[in-house]
Amino acid sequence: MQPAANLNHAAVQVEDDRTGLTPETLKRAFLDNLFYIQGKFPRLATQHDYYMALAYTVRDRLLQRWISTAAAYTEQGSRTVAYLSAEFLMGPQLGHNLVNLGIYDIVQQAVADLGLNLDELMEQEAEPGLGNGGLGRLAACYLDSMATLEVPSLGYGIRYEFGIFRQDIRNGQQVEVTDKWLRLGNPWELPRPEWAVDVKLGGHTEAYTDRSGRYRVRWIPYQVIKGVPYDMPIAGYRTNTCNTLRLWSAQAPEAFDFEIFNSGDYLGAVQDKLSSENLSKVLYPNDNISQGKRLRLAQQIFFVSCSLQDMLRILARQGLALSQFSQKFVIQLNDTHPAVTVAELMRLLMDEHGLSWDAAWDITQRSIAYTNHTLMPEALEKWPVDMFGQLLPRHLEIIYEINHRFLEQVRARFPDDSDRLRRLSLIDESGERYVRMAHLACVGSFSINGVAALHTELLKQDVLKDFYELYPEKFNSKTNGVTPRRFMVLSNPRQTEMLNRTIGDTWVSRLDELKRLEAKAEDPSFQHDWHMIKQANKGDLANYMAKQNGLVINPESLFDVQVKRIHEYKRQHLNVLHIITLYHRLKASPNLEVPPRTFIFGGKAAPGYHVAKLMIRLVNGVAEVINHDPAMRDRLKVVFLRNFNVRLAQRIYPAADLSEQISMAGKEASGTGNMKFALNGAVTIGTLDGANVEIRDEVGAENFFLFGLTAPEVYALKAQGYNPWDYYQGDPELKQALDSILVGTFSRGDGEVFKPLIDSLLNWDPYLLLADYQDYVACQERVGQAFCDRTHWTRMSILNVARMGLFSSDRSIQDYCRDVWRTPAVPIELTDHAQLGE
Ligand code: F58
Repeated sequence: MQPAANLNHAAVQVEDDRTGLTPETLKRAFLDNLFYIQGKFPRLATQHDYYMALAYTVRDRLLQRWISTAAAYTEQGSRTVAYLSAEFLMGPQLGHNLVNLGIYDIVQQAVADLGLNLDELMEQEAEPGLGNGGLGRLAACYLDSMATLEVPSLGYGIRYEFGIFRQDIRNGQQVEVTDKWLRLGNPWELPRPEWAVDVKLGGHTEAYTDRSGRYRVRWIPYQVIKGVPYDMPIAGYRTNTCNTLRLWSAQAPEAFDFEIFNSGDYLGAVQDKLSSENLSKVLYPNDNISQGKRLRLAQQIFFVSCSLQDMLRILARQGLALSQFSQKFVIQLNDTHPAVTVAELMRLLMDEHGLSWDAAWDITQRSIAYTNHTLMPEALEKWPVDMFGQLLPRHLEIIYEINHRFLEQVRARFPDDSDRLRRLSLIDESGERYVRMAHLACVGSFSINGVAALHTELLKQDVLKDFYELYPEKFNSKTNGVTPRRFMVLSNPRQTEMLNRTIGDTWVSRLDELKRLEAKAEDPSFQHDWHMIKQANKGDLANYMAKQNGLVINPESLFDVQVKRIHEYKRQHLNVLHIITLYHRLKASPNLEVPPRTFIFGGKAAPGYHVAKLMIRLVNGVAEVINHDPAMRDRLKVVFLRNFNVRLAQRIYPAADLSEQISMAGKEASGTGNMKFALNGAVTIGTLDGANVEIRDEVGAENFFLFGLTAPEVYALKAQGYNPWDYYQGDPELKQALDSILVGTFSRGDGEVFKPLIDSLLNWDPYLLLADYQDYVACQERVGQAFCDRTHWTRMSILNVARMGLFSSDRSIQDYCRDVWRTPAVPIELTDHAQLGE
């Protein structure tokens, strides 16, 4: 992999046990950390102790960059991106840091010299699963790219004590287990209690006049919670930059301990303390649905207020004035979860720093940009006005005032259009009154973006149409991207090595250089090597599936993979209908010529989402029947891989032949798994949805299996009155597939189990499975035929990789920097510790 020689130590004189990179120094440092931090010596140490010792050894090698970076930003007052996100799905840190520092090989060697195995040590790490899916993982990819591109940035989020639940499968059904990722300690964080801040909740407000006779408001809260920051290092790839992810942990304020003494109500006080700490206890496990819980709103204001106070502290420490806030910081809102930023920044500037409304509003609007990630109506956040006012009385007043001024402007531009006022208002008054967070974000931001071209178009035409008519200049599109460091270099070393050998290794940070592979697409010996790499990766995954699921999988079979959150709109059940159809065809005609296939699924369902859980059960029910049918041996296998997370994703993408991206058109904002698959040489079967559209444009229609209704066709069909029953009656194979589920073929004869799922499909089918079924099955036939022509398939696979350069998160971040953030890169000089003045 990368040579260590690339590390820039020019400015640093000392090469000691905490910075040195020779195998001897690394080994000494490792044993030193084992002894002095873990308090163990080799005979007593567990694998986890060894992992910790290695993690500290690597962290030491990050610290110089980290401190030099912080020092440079402070001294230069660099313009900084504050990326606010309720989720950061970071995934395991050790391997990724080794790649970015360029010390993977040398550390692997040093560890081997000590008689240990790097892969096994990496397995010991509990991954920080502080996100649900695409939105949280995108935030993590963006942090990597900002550091790699030397863009000053601070990620701000919540240090959930429990991340996304661990998924177990019992009797074919999902069981949730709490994720105690901090149990054995987290070597990748530094607590910074000295920068703790207080956050107020509840209570009421009072008006008063200050000494200069100005009308002011003071907020008397019911409760105060302390936010303690924990910092994680974010190392760029082969740069000296090491940025920070700052996650807030909720604690009871010190005052509690004092009150315990005086009030005598020790247990009551401890109760309050516990309830404060509940704030950062657990990540809400919903994907693309908003639950409207009070605790969730409390989490949002908690991390937003902590982060804004932190920014104001940094501003002051750098000797900058409040009026310079928007020069120093640009705040990116990762969907509406941090949208209360608009009101909280106003409150801090006015109530705590004495600015006028106009001055505060000017700063607020210049500082904030908003990214929308969803077209699902049920995911658009809105809070009952009563609940909002009870928790955040002052913010509600501010929002009313923003709304009042905003609607005045609208009225001036569109006189006598009360419908439009009602549609645009920050308050939904159609029934119970709600605060609409997307509206707050739109009014308070200078930029509003979607995450793929189609998604942005649909925002403009539909979900945010009125805002687009009002502020067309705010709208822009930023197609998502993924980091090639984690999702190629780290996860697919074989393909990486072959790419390095063929086109050099600069593609890792300039992904469009993959283009140069095109010249090799026809080369038989290159094709042969390419194929062998895919086979080896499939062999690794087959071994994993043998261990996990007790199945013998043929690595020659077509690996047909759908891994992502389980959701009706993503249509895992459409995939299942195809499997059942294929099964019936093979039973009816045993001589049918189709390639052997292994269908692989993975993904979590939100614990309260019953239909999604039934979908998992259906996959497992079908797997049970097919995998036990002797007639299907060497022909079909179905596997559900439990607990899909970042680590498992990294095993799966490199082994996929076919990537399933089959959402109903107009529902998947972008998708990013689609990119990870294609970058690892999988060919896509997909609808014209989200970034699939752009992926197909890039890789070429002939290298992409397209099927299904387009977004306009979906709208048209629904408008004209869609009746799934017609499709059921009109297609004998579809009828047979649905009937077999209904009579209990895949539920041990129990005809009740899947009834809700099938009833919903036959009577409603909101995601048009039945309408898309025939085209999907026909398209899968073409996939099967194409796979049988190995040369043809390999060529498609190579061209997919060669043409995916656009989908690097580096490109996305460059687009944000150019169009939205206007943040210049700040190269970092490594400084000696002794020279640091602080
Ligand atoms: C996802 N959204 C989109 N939301 O569904 C996906 O198409 C896109 O590629 C990705 O964002 C990145 O832009 C998503 O993951 C959530 O999980 C939210 C979590 C919190 C509750 C609301 C949904």
